[in-house]
Amino acid sequence: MNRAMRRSNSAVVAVVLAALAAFAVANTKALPARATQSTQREPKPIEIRIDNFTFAPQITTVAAGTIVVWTNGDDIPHTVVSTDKMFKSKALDTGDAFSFQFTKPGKYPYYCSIHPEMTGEIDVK
Ligand SMILES: [Cu+2]
Repeated sequence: MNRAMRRSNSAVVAVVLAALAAFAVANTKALPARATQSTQREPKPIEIRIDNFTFAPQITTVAAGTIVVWTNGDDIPHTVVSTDKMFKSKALDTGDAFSFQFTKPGKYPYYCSIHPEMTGEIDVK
């Protein structure tokens, strides 16, 4: 073993490392494009307003996988509680929102636990 052989070994190592680094950079650039494509197929979120002690619209039909967002526009707290105990919000103050994603088809009635005469329904197709 002489000095010349050791030097040529370290030159080979440097070339291999440079190739690996170039490969890693090329791979990270390809990833974000794939991520954007898959998110475009999700259904759009649906908003339900709570105004004047009413859920509007009262009955809403959505596709499976939809996220429903309830927003309280009243000066009085309201809740969004599933009759079948599927979901339950905390007391929502003015401007507060609660959201739930409906993944399975079916009818999901709900009400406000503070004012039980306030009712609504989500129909998932
Ligand atoms: Cu209420």
